[in-house]
Amino acid sequence: MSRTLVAATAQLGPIAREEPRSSAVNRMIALLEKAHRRGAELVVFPELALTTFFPRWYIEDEADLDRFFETEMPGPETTPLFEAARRLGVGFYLGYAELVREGGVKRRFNTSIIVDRTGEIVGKYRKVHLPGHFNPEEWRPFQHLEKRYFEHGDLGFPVFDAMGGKLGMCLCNDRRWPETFRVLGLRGAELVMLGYNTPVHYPQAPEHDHLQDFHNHLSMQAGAYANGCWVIGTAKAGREEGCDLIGGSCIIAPTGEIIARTQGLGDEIAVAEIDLDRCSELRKNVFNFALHREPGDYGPICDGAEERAEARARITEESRFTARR
Ligand code: CDV
Repeated sequence: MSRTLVAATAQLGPIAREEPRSSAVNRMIALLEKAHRRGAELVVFPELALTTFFPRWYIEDEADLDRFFETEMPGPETTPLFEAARRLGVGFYLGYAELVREGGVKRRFNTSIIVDRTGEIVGKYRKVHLPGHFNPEEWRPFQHLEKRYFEHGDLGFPVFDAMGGKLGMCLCNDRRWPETFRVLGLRGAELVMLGYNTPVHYPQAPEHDHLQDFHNHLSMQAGAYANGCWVIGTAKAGREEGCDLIGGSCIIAPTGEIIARTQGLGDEIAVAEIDLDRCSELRKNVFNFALHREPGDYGPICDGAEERAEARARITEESRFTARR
């Protein structure tokens, strides 16, 4: 049986702060339909795809913050996207801000899901590597308050049997960490999907601004190659509320080669046929994990877990936006 899938990266241009979800959803449906016309069976949307990238602002009012979160998926405004997927028989990856209530406490995650061709959610991931800072910092031209608005994802890096293959997910900053791809690779992921919102300007080291596109592709290509898996990375791109975000959405083969990519910074798709069986070109050879990995020598990678847990717990108590009701 063929394990070939036609897949698309579906890049979004900027979403304005006041743009309603219905508008973002309509834009995504248009991309889904376009991808379907080009034969796509799986479409990858960006991180936090339903709204503007709100962590760039310090939002004090809880109701204002809540506006950017989904309390149900699909909800009334996202149902049309799921219906379109079902109608077209196209699966998708979607990033969004998730708000759940547990024991009267609000919990917030930067989340992504896999939806299959029947419109069912078949996989969920919550972002592990949250970049940015907890408290507003006036010196910055824009904030990056992911550490304040989201909890560390509590689902690890799961791999799902879906769309005829083994699918993994991550979100934006996760792609810069080789551990993300390695854990997914060790679990057998054949395709890793991810969405990103990456500003061109990096306030802590502006001398790296011209390297943002390079670092984006470097991380994803290395992740694909070193784990012998396909990677699809999708940007929210362009000038969003005065902040320039990189594009460069792409489909990467297990060899690390980019085989399709978007050209501009607006709503755009790039499509490619991906043969999941090509993963074995790497996994049976140079990256045959069972034969060649030496985990006995990798101890420091997992040391310090307790220290990190303590540091996180302290910060959670001091700074994180946790509203008790
Ligand atoms: N949304 C992100 O995770 N963005 C980060 C930026 C802040 C560096 C990224 O890794 O692209």
